[in-house]
Amino acid sequence: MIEQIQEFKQAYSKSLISVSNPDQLNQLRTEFLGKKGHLPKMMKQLRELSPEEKRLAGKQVNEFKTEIENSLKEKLQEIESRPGSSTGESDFDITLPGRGDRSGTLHPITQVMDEIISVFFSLGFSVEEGPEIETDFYNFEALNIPKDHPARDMQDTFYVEDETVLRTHTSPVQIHVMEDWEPPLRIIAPGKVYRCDSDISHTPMFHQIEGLMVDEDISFGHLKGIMDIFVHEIFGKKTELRFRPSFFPFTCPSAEVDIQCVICSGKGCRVCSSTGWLEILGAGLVDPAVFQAVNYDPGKWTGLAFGLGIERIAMLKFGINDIRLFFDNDLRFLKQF
Ligand code: 2U9
Repeated sequence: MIEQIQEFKQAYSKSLISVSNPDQLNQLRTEFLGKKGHLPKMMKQLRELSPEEKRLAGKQVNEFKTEIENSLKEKLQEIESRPGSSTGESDFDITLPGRGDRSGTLHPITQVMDEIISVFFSLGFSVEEGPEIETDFYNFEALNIPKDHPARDMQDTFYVEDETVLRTHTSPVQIHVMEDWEPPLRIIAPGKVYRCDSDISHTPMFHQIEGLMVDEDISFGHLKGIMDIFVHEIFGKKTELRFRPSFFPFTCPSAEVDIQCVICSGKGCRVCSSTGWLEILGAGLVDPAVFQAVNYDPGKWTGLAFGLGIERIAMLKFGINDIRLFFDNDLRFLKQF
């Protein structure tokens, strides 16, 4: 019996060393102290011994039991004091590197917007912002948009009240600035605009950047020079551009600017409807009626203005064929930029 106790003691010590978590510790406790464990079994065997042997062996079994209880307690304390043990995972290694940063990225519209802003910033334009809810005066009247113009129709504009609209372009920002500032000035107005329209190339909300430069003796040559720089910075130095005559109520003369198709390099394809050209923006010299509305002397001041849709530029730059993709918030799409 004494020999058996010694063997169990050795086996217990060996097992205790390899224990590394509370589960293993409980298994060891059950193996030795549990109902069917080694110690209760030995206690039962004591009955078969002579009184003298029973006294000796009984003492040793009791001492072994106390030894097991104390060492199990100590071992549990040691396990619990290990770093990371509070998570219940005692094997947790706090020195391991983390899972890595999963930081987001700028939305493609924001990226293109920032890129365009920085081009005009480098040409001396400052960034101005204004409200997205505007009065009829700032959105239409001051911009020489006549009462019967289709843009004023409920079909095209979101009306908040009779004389209050969601701005259909960022042009009201320029009106506010001209009311507050004396010329000369050079500003760009980036921001959200709203139009009652929705299909593969239109969304009810989209982003514009408009520009306005007011000074003495501004000519169409200044406009061409600025547009040249803009196109070459955004689409590459080799991109050709052309001006086509157009009409806007707030500019005269007015033009639309095309660039050589970015898909087929001007050879003709589906995207450019076989013309080799893509329309990217509208521009012109500020109509004197607009200067009159803000009390600038049209005899002294001249100006150039331009406007472009960011989504259209981003679609051409990135080869995207459906504008709605920008607003679906699908990470599989957004992660590509
Ligand atoms: C003031 C005076 C003139 C801004 C201009 C355009 C031409 C133009 C469109 C491009 C695509 C709007 O997003 S779009 O549909 N814009 O063609 N915008 S000139 O002219 C102004 C603005 C403010 C005071």
